[in-house]
Amino acid sequence: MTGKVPFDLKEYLNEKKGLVDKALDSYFPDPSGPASDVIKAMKYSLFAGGKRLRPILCMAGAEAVGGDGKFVLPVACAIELIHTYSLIHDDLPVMDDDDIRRGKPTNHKVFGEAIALLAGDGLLTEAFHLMTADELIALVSPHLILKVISLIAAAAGYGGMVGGQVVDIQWEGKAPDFPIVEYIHTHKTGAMINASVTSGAMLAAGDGPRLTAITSYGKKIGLAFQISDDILDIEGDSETMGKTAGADVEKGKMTYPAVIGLNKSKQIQSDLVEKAIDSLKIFDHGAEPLRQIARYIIKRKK
Ligand code: GRG
Repeated sequence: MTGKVPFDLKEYLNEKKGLVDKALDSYFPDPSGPASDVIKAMKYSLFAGGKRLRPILCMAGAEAVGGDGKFVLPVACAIELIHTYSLIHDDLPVMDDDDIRRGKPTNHKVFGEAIALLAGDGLLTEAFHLMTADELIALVSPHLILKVISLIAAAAGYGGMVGGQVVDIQWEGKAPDFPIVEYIHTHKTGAMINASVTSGAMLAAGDGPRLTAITSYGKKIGLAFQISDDILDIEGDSETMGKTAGADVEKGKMTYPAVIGLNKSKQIQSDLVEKAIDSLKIFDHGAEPLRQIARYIIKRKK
């Protein structure tokens, strides 16, 4: 008797997280030498218990177009380094001034502001070092690697995550504004989530309508992810999330619930997830992880 083995998302996420953790560990030396403090600080935040959603999306993007998730690991891990840098910098007193991240004291609370700033810088630059590693160049054409690096750099920079963060900070405490909150969410969070899944698909030779479909999915889940983060700030619990609940409300952040209310925010995030899944209709069972990850994004508790 033949039949498809039912897809188990929990098992999939655990397996991929294990691969990411192992690869990340292999890229970093044990802290030693005169600059060991910054290596310690980088590793502290990198191994503080993140979900590894972005690298998992990168692998799942590769698999959806028929590739092997493992071979995109250097890029998947580079994206996690960029994400971790953004969290360290976001938590600094000069930005959101947070004490707890990933269930632990924030980087600057442990290592001081100067080392935390440099740990973030170190992670960001190491990401680009990793994406130009011999291991990847041996498998993928330099032209394709450059295209992927360009995509990720644009998503991380002023036209993406950095730009979103700027507007997020500048609009704190201001009157609700829908185009602004949409800008913040699609840039601060959505751009890197979309780049994660799209880069995986590109590296596995996804192109044409298949790449367009993956990008359409990536944009929708990127926005849905940040709306769910806004909702968790109101409905979640600090211990489970590993960060302080209610912080957005206290700081007067421009969030979806603040601008359009909780119920409408929930409706929009569900619609985005349905549309994201619909974008994948040209794919077969290979895109099942992406479909299930989309549903998980708005059900998660952390
Ligand atoms: C450029 C300094 C700088 C910041 C960029 C990403 C970002 C802006 C700030 C981080 C703070 C924040 C609340 C961002 C929204 C995105 C988000 C929900 C991040 C947390 O991502 P998860 O839930 O975290 O994937 P883990 O810890 O699981 O990796």
